[in-house]
Amino acid sequence: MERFANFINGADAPPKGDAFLDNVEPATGRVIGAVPDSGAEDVDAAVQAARRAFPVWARTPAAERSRLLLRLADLVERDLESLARDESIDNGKPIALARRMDIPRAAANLRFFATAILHTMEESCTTDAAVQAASGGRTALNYVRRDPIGVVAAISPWNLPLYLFTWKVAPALACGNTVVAKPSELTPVTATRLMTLVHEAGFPPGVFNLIHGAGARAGQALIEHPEVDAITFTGGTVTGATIARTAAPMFKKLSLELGGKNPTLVFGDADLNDAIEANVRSAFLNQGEICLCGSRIFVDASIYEEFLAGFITRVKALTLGDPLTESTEQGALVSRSHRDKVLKAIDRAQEEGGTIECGGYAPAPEELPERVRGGFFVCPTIISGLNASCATNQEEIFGPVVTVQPFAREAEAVQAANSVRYGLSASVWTRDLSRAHRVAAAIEAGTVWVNGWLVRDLRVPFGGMKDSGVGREGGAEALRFFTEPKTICITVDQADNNPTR
Ligand code: TXE
Repeated sequence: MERFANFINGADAPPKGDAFLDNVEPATGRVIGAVPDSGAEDVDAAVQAARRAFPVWARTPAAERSRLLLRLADLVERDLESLARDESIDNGKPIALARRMDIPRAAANLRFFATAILHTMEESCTTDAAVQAASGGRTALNYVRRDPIGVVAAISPWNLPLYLFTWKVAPALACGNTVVAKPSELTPVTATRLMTLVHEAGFPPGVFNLIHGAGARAGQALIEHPEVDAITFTGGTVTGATIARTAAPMFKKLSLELGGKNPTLVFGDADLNDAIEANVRSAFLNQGEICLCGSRIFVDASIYEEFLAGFITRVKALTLGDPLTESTEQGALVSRSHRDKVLKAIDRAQEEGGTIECGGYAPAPEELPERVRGGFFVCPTIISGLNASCATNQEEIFGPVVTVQPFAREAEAVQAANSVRYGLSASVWTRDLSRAHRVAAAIEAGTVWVNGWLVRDLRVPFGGMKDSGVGREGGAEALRFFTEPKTICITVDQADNNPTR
């Protein structure tokens, strides 16, 4: 059984209290490792290391920071196969998905921000004397420096472990901040492997530190540490609120990417086959454990029956099984308690009058391959017959559960789509261009896909409205978040009144 360590100041560091948490393989229910149950002392050591490393890293030329991040991306790609296997074992996701999506995206995140910082320019503008009565007719040149903030705490979740971990640390480091990162205690493996690669790539000690541990203990100690200047968090909305309550009175810069209850609107003129295929992915990819998954499908009444029949057929054909088997499409949920939470949500849907169209249960052990009979599986589940305001359609389930409901008019579908407290993403299926623009504009979400799902260009803003978060990640938004702007205003005396010159 593997015993993990924190990574502080360029070296492995066991937790000071010598306490560990079990790391469980979701597909088998077996303990496969021991994760440091770090406390405030460990967190303090990591933050102090990051603080000491900050002045030199902040002044390190962007080209050198870029070179190290590119080297790290190369090493992630070199180890793609073993990282994909680790991710699959640790999270329960199909290995084919980890190989196709999670690990390549981790390398892409590092590469994207490594090169982005080589192509940025600071802003400047000249103040027109005519509009500046107070300047006595002088003009001024304003330019904006963008300096690194300091020590950044990066807290990431368990659903896309290395993918979201790198999405946060890459821009933070690229901009010249030092980092203390805490992966989810449920999925500690690939972040630990990454620190070996950080060492191999040659990052200076203290620039990139890793703390393991429980959210309420290590996570809380990290966000409330006075030497942490900024926090970037992806996780549940309830945790996001706790972090905001802690960070706001300390005036830390804060980025929160939280939950979603994303609508999919399928109009009568949509390409039905495309829409069905895409909904199989958007509802069930990664067992539905992606904040961008569409969990409420609204279908034009004129094609509702046809859509539902086709959708059920495709979902029933999904292969659920051992995540390490190449052909597996549905793996295990991340933990026993999360599996139980999802099953409870299915029970509640039935109490609310919903009809289970397929799935709706945890497969019996004898339905599963022998190795994974103790795993946390739930069959992909489609529920119909519910209204938009019931708890099933209002609260995030974050598992392989989707509801389907017919609508009669566009306005009714938009209103139902917007009737939740979340606003992360949405997809709209139609071939009517005007309707696509109109509905996309009306939907309250940070991202709206038209005739697609999960097409993610790393340059565009990413994040949510309403309870789905605060701020945006991605591209220039991330570079702005991880830097502190400073405006420098220089008076320029354009009229030369000095006759001696
Ligand atoms: O996540 P948590 P949980 C949603 C999903 C899920 C629910 C709860 O609905 O069912 O959230 O999941 C750290 N201070 N999403 O409880 O707790 C924790 O250690 C600092 C959506 O597993 O939010 C982990 O590293 N850190 C989501 C991280 O927060 C704290 C992805 C996320 O865990 C902390 C995951 C604290 N007080 C769940 N408490 C998405 N948006 O993609 C916890 N943590």
